[in-house]
Amino acid sequence: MEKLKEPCQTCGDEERMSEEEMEKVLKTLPMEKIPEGFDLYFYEGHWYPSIFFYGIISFQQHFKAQDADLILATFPKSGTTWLKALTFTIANRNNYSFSESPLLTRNPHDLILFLEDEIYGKNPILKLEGLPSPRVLATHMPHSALPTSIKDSDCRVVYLCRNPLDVFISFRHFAVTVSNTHFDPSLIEESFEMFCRGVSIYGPFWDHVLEYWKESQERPDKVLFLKYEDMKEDPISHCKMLAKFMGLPFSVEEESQGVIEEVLKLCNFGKLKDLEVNKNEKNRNGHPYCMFFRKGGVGDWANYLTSSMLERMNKLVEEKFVGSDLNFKFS
Ligand code: PAP
Repeated sequence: MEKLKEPCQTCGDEERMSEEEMEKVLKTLPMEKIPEGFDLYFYEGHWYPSIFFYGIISFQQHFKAQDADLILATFPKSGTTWLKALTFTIANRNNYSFSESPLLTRNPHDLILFLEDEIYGKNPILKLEGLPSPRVLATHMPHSALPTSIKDSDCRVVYLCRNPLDVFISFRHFAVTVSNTHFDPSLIEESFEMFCRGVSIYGPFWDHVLEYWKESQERPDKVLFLKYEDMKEDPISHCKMLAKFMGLPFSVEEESQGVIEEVLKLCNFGKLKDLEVNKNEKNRNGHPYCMFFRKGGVGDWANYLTSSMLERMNKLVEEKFVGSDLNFKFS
């Protein structure tokens, strides 16, 4: 891709591609519209929503990772909000008491921002220059599409995945809120078909998960691979694992004082969902924060999908993840 032509507002790089040039590139890419209403463009092996394209390219071309950075990576609807809440609370446990945590008045997405959206998108709200280290930043980008500096530096990546059926259903509900429409069960079949073909936001799902999985196997010090369902089952040991990976392990004293339980209590789905900010406030795009808190469980897909869809997904998981030792819990 051509070099960018304008100064980058986010990191001060000299050249950045103009929006018009980016639009031209977009027009050359394969495009599919998913039933949820988003236009997805196929770029270097992945399907990206047009709304993030500018930010995706800018992030890829400009971001310079620092060794102390922590990058939170997820396929959309895999538990990003929970992971952001947890990492924020772990990282700031000595800066704020639990009763004064910013999480009580701000949505987790407001505390840890997406690189390809709020940081490198068209209307950035954060300049990276001068930001104190260690920085905690988030992305939905697949591993193969990450800027090389993330791969080459010593910065760490936490990847959280979730079973594809709950991801699929969660996204459909989310999309309905974003587009201000109603959930239409008659669109599920077509949407599922596309998801299985790999056509979904940041899809193919399989490649996304597998790339981070392989990286975590090859470089476990660099990439921590977590599963939503396992975290739900055993939050304490996952919270400990996360803190240790972040280089901020809980001390014996903290453990005996119940600090891990406090972290989990603050980041608990029900607790966050019931906060005023998450019940009644909106983000900068005018979308209600409550869209990030629906059911927060495992297996809701069973209320929407048929047994033959489950069968198809099981086959796909088996086929795509063959030889990887990777599997999902669907309930
Ligand atoms: P994003 O990808 O748009 O950033 P993300 O947080 O990954 O959103 O997805 C939202 C899902 O995480 C929702 O799942 P559901 O639709 O199946 O209910 C949401 O309920 C769930 N979620 C949000 N916060 C938590 C939490 N604290 N604990 C567990 N699940 C959560």
